Amino acid sequence: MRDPVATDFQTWASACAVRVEAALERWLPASGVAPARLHEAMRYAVLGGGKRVRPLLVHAAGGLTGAAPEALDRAACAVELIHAYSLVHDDMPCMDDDVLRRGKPTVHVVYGEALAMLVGDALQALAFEILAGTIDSLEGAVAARMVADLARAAGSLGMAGGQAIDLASVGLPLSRTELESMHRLKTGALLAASVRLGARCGDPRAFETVQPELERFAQTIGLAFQVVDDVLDVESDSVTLGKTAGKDSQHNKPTYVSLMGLAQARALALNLHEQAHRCLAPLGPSALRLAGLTDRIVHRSS
Ligand code: GRG
Repeated sequence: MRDPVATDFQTWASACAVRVEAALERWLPASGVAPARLHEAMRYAVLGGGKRVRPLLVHAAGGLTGAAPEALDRAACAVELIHAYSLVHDDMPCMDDDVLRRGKPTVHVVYGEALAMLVGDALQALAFEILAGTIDSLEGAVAARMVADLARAAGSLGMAGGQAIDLASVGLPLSRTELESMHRLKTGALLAASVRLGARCGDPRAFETVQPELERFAQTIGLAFQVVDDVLDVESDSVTLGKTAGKDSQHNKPTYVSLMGLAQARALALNLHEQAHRCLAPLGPSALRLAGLTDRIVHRSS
């Protein structure tokens, strides 16, 4: 017999992804609007691809604090736009120099490097414009706090800082602690912000109550996401991943697999999976969607 909780999660996740896609479609300027080529490239970078893990985390975390879907849509789109911008810039020749992303040629391959840089810049600005719009449905102080949360997660003490450490670490044998702190910034900060932002969209008192467990969960799931990413880079292929497989070892990048080997990296992912579920246990049934996402993140194939 099919597991009703898992079925319910799949139904919710699919509906949520459709909702997020529609909101992104609405908020991205139409490709006919001048400057048309920039808007076309922004839409190419964002629409119709990706697993939408971060927006799903936003919506799932909102379930813990009774958040309204409209505010969640803004937070969900904002984190996805920051993520999309980071992928566009990361793929450029001055960084990871990749030609395949989300199963199609990267933005700079199709539109050129200068426009790809502007796509990233414009997506980042649009993310903050959309998030600041929560001022219409949430208390001003909460909306401002959310903007600050996202800025911190994206900036030099978050994702951009992690990327800088990553670029400086090529060919260096990082310790496990060093690897972990790099990934906490590069990948973990935005995933953690997704969870925090979603929960902030609801009742502020409920947010205070769930915050300690939620923060621990966010840190754990961020790390799990990265360990699985490292494993998939070795185990999977470019068609399944929608991006070039085997890049980490090709570029001599320190990863969990290079540090501890494939079997131990897999075991670590399972261990973090368990830890994440333990963080959610005290939060009760309202955390079921976060639990479903935990399973999806750890057991994903791309
Ligand atoms: C350029 C400031 C700047 C930062 C780039 C996120 C990032 C930092 C680089 C991407 C390189 C990379 C492979 C990171 C590892 C984890 C990661 C973020 C994978 C891509 O995220 P997914 O799997 O992608 O959620 P989709 O396409 O499904 O959204």
